[in-house]
Amino acid sequence: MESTALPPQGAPIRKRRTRRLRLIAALPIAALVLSGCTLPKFGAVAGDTSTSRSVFHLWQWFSVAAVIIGGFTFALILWAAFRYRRKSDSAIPRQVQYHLPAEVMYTIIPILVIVGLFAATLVVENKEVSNPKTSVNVNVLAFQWGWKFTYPGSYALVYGQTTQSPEMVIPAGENVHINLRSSDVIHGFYVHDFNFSRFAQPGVLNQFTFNASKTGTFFGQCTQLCGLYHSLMFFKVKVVTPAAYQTWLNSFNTPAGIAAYKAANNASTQQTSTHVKSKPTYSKGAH
Ligand SMILES: [Cu+2]
Repeated sequence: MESTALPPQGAPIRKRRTRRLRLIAALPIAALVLSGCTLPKFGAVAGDTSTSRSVFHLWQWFSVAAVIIGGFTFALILWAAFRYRRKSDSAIPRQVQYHLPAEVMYTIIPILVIVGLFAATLVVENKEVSNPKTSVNVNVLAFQWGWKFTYPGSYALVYGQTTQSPEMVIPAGENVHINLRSSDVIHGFYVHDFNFSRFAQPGVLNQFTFNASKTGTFFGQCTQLCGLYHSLMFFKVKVVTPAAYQTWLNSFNTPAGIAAYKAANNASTQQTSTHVKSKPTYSKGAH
């Protein structure tokens, strides 16, 4: 019965359909190739550090994979719905089960996809958490509700709270090692243009390394609800040339700079201490 229902030209029609399906599947890939290296951003920020760009590219390729897999799945759903829709004169179609090649394929392909995503994530994450040796170190202390930046081996000290937005100065094109701590509760160190966020936790030292690719001033803020003025807990990251950074550091190595450092350190230590109930008003240190 079934074989007589097929028209004699059934095979060529099937061939044409397969060709059309292949063409549809190849379209997103062709679009990607034709667009060169300019992949869409998919709503993300490219970032101004070497690691943030790796994260960004990972996000781009994840999105491309999602578009291809989603498009393919959607096309299959449409194909099945239209190709096998009920026709007015049709009886119950031929019932099939245990199509081994199809079952193996839809088990192995998702596993391969997941392994691929996992491996790519691992490579980028390892880069993100690696701490290559560097001579540029900054100690960052988060407190309710501000930030204190000190530079080991130097008298440079910057601190401020809420909208005073203290400015962390770092050199461009160099690895900058950050030691992040909190003096009271959990805070979030977040720089939007660096695609980066990390908790500042009391009693825990979090370390990471930036390599900012261009000079400029970038906005940062606390991203962990930490109390009354959390929403105003801002800071800035000022990226300058290595020479300008050195000049800036050296400017603190004067008798006046050292005295100012000591005074600012005292004031900020009081301010960032959890034992001080009413925090003194802000007084800017050596900067
Ligand atoms: Cu906060």
